[in-house]
Amino acid sequence: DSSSFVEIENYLNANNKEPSDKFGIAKGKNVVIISMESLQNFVINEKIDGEEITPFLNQFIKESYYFDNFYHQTGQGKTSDSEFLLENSLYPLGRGAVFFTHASNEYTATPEIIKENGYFSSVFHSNNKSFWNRDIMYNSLGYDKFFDVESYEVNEENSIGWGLKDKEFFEQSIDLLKTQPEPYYSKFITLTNHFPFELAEEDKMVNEYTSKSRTLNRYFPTVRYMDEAIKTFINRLKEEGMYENTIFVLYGDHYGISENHNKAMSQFLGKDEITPFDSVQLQKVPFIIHIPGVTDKDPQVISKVTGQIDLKPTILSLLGVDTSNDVHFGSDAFSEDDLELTILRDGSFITDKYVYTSNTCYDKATGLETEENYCEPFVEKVNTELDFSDEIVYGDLLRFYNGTSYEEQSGDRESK
Ligand code: GP9
Ligand code: MN
Repeated sequence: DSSSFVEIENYLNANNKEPSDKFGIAKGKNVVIISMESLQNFVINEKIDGEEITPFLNQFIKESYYFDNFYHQTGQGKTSDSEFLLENSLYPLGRGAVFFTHASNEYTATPEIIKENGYFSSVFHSNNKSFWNRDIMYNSLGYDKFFDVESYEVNEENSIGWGLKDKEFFEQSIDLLKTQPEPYYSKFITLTNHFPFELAEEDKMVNEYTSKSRTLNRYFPTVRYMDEAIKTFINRLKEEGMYENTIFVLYGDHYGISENHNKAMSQFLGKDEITPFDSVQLQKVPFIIHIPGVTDKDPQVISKVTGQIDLKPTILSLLGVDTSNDVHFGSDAFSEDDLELTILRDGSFITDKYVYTSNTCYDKATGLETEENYCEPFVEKVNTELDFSDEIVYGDLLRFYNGTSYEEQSGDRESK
């Protein structure tokens, strides 16, 4: 209802930040977003049997802005939850998938916002269009075009597991990408590195791991394959002259290895056990921003605590889009006056000094349990923030918001 929206607006206004020094540095450029299936941060700069697991990403990071304290914040909606976070900077729901339950809500998603700046928006993903209710939800988010499985040539030879192999997916996407008006905002959702991590022998570039978890064992070759597929895609864009005027935003969508594999995971990480603290740390996923001509000259590793909720304000800031009136819970990952606090969907949270999970406060530097009262000051804010976001989704409150202010007494939706 209306009173709650006013309260939420006040909360968000109080959190509003000054634009960072990166504001507008990618203004008018094409945006290529790559959602990297099940990619966790622990494989970055790691080896298996002496071989790098992500050699391309390791190199790319050296030519990019790389956030090494970035968390996924998804719930049961998995990839779709990460998309929801990306486009709206709202939290997904504690139960179920918001893509199914609230697909006909009013949203103020990035595709809709940047339409006003002349952007064409699209999604590339070789799966059935109705999977995760994407076809319906993408309309609500304002996407101009969804290149689903019907845009691709898929056969037995070029498929594995869930469908088209990532290398084929990217290769076939190039011609589709060329059909688009510029500037474009295009999201590519990879698929091969999906549970149960199946891969043809000829595509295996590193060994499987050896442990009692077949899942963890198989994870490494499929991660390595996805890394190679992304490398090939970027090289192809260079060949086609489609690289220079584009910025690249890459992030992991959610974990790939669940807590059911803790024993094998502790073996791989060389730890005695995986504590609840470690489990939260394992929710880190890579987040990389690459701007040709900028990040290659001045790469940065940014260790500030950030999460998928920050993607929208960060991308819009790079594009020079003012978000001071936009309803969003994240903040520009480059802003410096920011409270370092990232909230996971289950209420766990991470600050620069502490990790809170399962009602226990941990010292982030040591991973050891510490005094509850160090975490206590954040607990109320965390609950408020998740509640406010849920209220927006459950109450479809953005239908009352005209882009600058809350409309008193507004009963009808604007021309929908
Ligand atoms: C399905 C793909 C994977 O189209 O995005 O979904 P997930 O199971 O990871 O949510
Ligand atoms: Mn996924």
